[in-house]
Amino acid sequence: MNKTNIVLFGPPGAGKGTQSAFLVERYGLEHLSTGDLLRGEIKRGTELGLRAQELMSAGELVPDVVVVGMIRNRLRERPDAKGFIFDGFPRTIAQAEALDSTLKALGTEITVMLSLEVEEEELVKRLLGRGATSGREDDRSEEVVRKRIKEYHDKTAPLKGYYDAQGKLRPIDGMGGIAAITARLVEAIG
Ligand code: B4P
Repeated sequence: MNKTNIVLFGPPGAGKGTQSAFLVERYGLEHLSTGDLLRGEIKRGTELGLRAQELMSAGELVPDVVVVGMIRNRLRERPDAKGFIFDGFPRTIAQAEALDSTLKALGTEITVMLSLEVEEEELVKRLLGRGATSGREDDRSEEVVRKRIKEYHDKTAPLKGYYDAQGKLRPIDGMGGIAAITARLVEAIG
C-alpha cells in the first residue's frame, strides 16, 4: 500500500508541533505526536500519565516501551489512513527500529525524515516564550529546557544517521518565520 509517512524531526522547540498542524491539513495525513498523547494521559490521570509526568517535567525521555506501545496502537487503529506525520517520535534508535518493524508488518515504510535545524539559543527562547503562557511545566525553567536539549543531543540526534543510511534524511532550515519554514517543508515533500 502506498502511504506517505513523514518523520518530522528536530530538537525541542524546533517547530515540530507547529509545522505538523499545517502539513496534516495540507496533505490529509494523520498526526501522531507522542508528546500530545502523553499529555493526554497526564490530563486523564492514568497510571501511565502519572509515571510520564515526573520524567517529562524533569526534561527526561519517557521509556521506549511506553511510547512504542502507544504508537503501535494508533497505527493499528487506522489501517485506512493516507499516511502519518510522526511528530516527536521516534526519539531513540530503539524507537526507530520498532517503528520500522511495525510499519513493515503493515506493508508500508517511512517515506522521508524532515529534520528541522535550529540554533540552540533560538530553541531556548521559543520554549521559554511558550512556557510563559502555555502552563507546560517542562517549558518553564531554563534548566529543564537545557536538559531536554541535552537529552536530544545524547539520545535523539543519532537518528539522523539512522535515516541517512536509508537515504531518507532531508535537513530543513528551521530558522525564521513559521510560514517560510512551512514553504521549505512543502518544497521538500514535493
Ligand atoms: P514534545 O511534546 O514532542 O515537545 P517538544 O519537542 O518540546 O516541542 P515541539 O518541537 O513540538 O514544539 P514546537 O517547536 O512546535 O515532547 C515533550 C516531552 O514529552 C519530551 O521532553 C519527553 O519527555 C516526552 N516525549 C515525547 N515524545 C517522546 C518519545 N518519543 N520518547 C520519549 N519521550 C517522549 O513549539 C515550541 C514553541 O516555538 C511554540 O511556542 C511555537 O509557537 C514556537 N515556534 C515554533 N516555530 C517557530 C518559529 N519559526 N519562530 C518562532 N517561534 C516558533
